[in-house]
Amino acid sequence: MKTIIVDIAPRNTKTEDLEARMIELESLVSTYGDTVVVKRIQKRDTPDYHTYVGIGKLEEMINAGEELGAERIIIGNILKPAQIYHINEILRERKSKIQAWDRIDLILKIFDQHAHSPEAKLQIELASIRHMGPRIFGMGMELSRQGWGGSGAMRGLGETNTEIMKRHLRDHELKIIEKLERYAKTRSEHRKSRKRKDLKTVGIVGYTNAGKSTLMNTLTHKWVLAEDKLFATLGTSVGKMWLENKVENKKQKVSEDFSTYAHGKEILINDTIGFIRDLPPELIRAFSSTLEDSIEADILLHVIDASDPKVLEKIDIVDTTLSNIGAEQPRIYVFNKIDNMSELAILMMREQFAELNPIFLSAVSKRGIEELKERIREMVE
Ligand SMILES: Nc1nc2c(ncn2[C@@H]2O[C@H](COP(=O)(O)OP(=O)(O)OP(=O)(O)O)[C@@H](O)[C@H]2O)c(=O)[nH]1
Ligand SMILES: [Mg+2]
Repeated sequence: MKTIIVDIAPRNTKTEDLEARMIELESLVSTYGDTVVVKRIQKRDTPDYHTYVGIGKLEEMINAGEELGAERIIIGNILKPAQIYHINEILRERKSKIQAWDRIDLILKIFDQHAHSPEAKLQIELASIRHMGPRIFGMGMELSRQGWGGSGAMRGLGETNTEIMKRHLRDHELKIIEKLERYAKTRSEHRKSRKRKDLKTVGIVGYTNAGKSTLMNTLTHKWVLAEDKLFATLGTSVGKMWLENKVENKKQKVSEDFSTYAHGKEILINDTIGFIRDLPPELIRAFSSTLEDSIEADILLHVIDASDPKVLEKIDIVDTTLSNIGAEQPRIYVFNKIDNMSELAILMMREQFAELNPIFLSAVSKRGIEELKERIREMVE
């Protein structure tokens, strides 16, 4: 489907930051399968109360989009329920084919496309209710304020409908939460049984598209779908990695005690959903049972696309999200995709991020993988 994308940013935003935002929004759109036909970012310090981007800009974008056959307009930020409602009202009045979404609508649609397990589907449903529910309340308010509510009886009707909708949504939300709690319980039992067996777990976390699933595949020889799409992974998958014991002097050890040499440790690795900027907390909470596996892991691998110009910002987003969900365990910063970088760029990054004590590797070429395994071994022993 052809899509218009539009966003606003404060006047003092750097041009490169504006570009990065638009590129990310565009890649979300293409992940979903749409094609961007018109895009615009406008500098503006405060969003318009009614339409977010401002009525003039909005109409200009709609006109341009309609000429090119667009059927969607996506505003690259989180809008207030009343704002998205207003925009859709304007479109409806124009009898336009275009429908308006905000960035979260788009992310939820992508989640929905990629969700395969019943648990992931439920989590998305919960997140959608939380994101879109208030729009229905907003609509109700609008109905009772405008024409509908002109005289007593009709106003009452508007309000009652809103109340019914609200109650219906709340009941539905509770049912989903109940079902999700059952999944959470099963997971927690699995975790306990792993603990009893003294199986250590490693959780792979990071920004979307950083290469988490690729790294998981490289470490475990498992095949998890990895692709150049945002949110390719939505559920979790667990793989096993075999870590051989460290043997300082192999020959000596082998002759002394062959079993030491032959021994190693099995470690479980969890791959999960990636993070992205500006995810509202209620949306993250909807995925809590999926994220719990990572929060509860013994160590976290924070995978970073080192070749990404917005590397610093993305590390920060992931670290902040992790601390918001209460993940505090030791972590290894893994700077991935170094096969995409020059030796000089790698060297400079090593210096820049020395404090994080990171490991530089390529999940594709496998350079640096042994060093990572070594570090994991040190940390789980
Ligand atoms: N050049 C290069 N590309 C990589 C490397 N690791 C992953 N990629 C590519 O990066 C893209 C994303 O990889 P995934 O493993 O799906 O990333 P992810 O972090 O699991 O992404 P989501 O599940 O969508 O959050 C794919 O096109 C991979 O082939 C690497 O070491 N080098
Ligand atoms: Mg993935």
